[in-house]
Amino acid sequence: MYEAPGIGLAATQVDVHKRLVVIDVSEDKSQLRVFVNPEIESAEGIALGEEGCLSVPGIYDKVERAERVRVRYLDLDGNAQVLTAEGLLAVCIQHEIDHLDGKVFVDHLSQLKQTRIKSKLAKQARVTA
Ligand code: GNR
Ligand code: NI
Repeated sequence: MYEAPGIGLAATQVDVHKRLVVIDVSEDKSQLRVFVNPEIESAEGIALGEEGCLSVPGIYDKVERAERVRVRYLDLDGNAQVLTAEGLLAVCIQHEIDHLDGKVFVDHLSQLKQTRIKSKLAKQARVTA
């Protein structure tokens, strides 16, 4: 995740099929958070923010998310935790939990945008091949 560089990573993105997420939204990359079996317990408000994804390189767009989420998870010691998050952390938690469920941020965009993004990615793949 740090090497990418990215602020979050879901295990499924690197072919580890566990419900595990790591996030670090700190400026100096000093506050790694680990979420095991994260579940959104409640969500409030709506916020529109620009997103990108390591699994969808070169694509950025605004996505509607909950503004604030209350997330339940286990920490690295297996202890149950609850966290109320907002801002970038809230966005990132929702983005990463989507990955665990096989979804990417593009799935939140309009059909037209999804079609455009698919052809752009196909073109990129041809160039890289
Ligand atoms: O590095 C990342 N930045 C980011 C910016 C806005 C919303 C979500 C993210 S997560 C992304 C890394 C990634 O793709 N994690 O799955
Ligand atoms: Ni992502």
